[in-house]
Amino acid sequence: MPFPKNFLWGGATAANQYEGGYLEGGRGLATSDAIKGGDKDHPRKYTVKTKEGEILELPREASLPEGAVGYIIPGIYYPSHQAVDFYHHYKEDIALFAEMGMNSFRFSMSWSRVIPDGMEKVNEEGLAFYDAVVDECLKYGIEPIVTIAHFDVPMYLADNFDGWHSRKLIDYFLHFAEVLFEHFKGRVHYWMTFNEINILRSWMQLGIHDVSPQVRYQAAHHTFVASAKAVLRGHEIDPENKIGMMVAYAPVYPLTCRPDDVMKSIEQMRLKEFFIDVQVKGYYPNYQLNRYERNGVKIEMEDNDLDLIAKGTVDYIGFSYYMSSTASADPNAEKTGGNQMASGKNPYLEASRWGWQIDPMGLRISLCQMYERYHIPLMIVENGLGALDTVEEDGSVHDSYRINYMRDHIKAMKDAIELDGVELWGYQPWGHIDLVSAGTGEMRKRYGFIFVDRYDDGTGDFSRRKKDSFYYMQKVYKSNGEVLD
Ligand code: BGP
Repeated sequence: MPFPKNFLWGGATAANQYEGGYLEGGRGLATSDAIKGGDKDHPRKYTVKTKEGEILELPREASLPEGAVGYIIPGIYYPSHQAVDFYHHYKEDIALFAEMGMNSFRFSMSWSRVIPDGMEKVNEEGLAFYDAVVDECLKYGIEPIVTIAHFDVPMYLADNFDGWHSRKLIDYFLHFAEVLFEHFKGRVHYWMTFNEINILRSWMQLGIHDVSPQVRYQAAHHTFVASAKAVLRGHEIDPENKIGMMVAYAPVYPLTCRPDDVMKSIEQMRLKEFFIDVQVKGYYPNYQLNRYERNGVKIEMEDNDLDLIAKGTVDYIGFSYYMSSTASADPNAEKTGGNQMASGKNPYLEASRWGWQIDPMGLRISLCQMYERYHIPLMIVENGLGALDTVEEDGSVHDSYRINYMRDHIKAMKDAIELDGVELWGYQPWGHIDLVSAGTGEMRKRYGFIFVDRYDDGTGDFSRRKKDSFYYMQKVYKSNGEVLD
């Protein structure tokens, strides 16, 4: 039997894309509340107010003028404000997850729901919401897997401290993490500190105003120290806790066997491996220190930072896998879409409508690469196909394209366990219930096995219906991965 008996079959979401209820239950604002929807060809925009009182709309990858603060323009549609309203549908949703055969569920807890300004005072009503969610999961034997920070920062910390650029965030984050570890002790055993720590670069994700490499990498250092401290505290509070890191992983193949292309692929892999090296091996690798030096990036550290990083290494690697990419020494080599950034095109692969290259073998390759380099357990915490779905007259959704995608990726995962001996703890496909896209803010880029009646113009009644893929996944989950065809 390739899949171990306690394999974690689940699904994955994030508060800012799924939860909604953005002003309910005493929640404070988060950076993710001030970002409008876009689409494949039009980037999402932030709405901010400058010191002079001017309202600006800035593309996601832009820096904000100094002193600008997040601003919500009254009366316009922001996708995250209601998202797909998990806030009011959690009982119905978790019952559906159980029906699908899920024995685990990955979600994030919104920092500004639990601590509205991100600093000190806990909002009991916010915590009570997550109590209800966790207890509802446990009622069905669903193991909660919690991401502590998933692409949002309390707005107060972004506005007043420049987000993760400030060292102060380390202690505020640690306080937030401690509140969660203490409160959910014995009920939540699986945690991840930062979602896709290697692609954090924007105001929404880090709360930073200036997105230059100097500031971004200083912020990254602060997230490393914060994560290490959280791992150490989390283990102290409950030695049963399994605390992981989370990386956006996509193997980068050399476009050709030309040695220069191979070297490029090694360099591009380091953009992921650096973050894993720090959090799993516990030190800054030479290639990154040299890169900082070449680019004039200077990281300010306190004396015991490196010691903390060495001690606070993670228990497992959680990773998202959607695609592979190629690297070429030729700057004109063809590009296609990708997760938050363009990737090199591979002539052997098809791509989704958003240009993400579909590569099931790439998942097996990723599992081998990481397991053989780091020798610690892995968990796939995101994977899936963003596609346009059509609801038929009778309410059904025939998403055979998604079923094919899932089947091929689960087979690859099975091979990695059975043939390659990879230690894999679980599989949490992304957006197993439709939610707002992080990259584009769209609703129509759907990943779910459960369709949610919500559209890009802000209409829809939030009703849920099962797609064909729901029944497919149910078969897979209930047979512990035995039945795939
Ligand atoms: C990852 C994020 C998720 C999720 C997913 C799919 O980067 O961790 O939050 O959104 O990718 O991306 P998208 O929503 O852009 O299709």
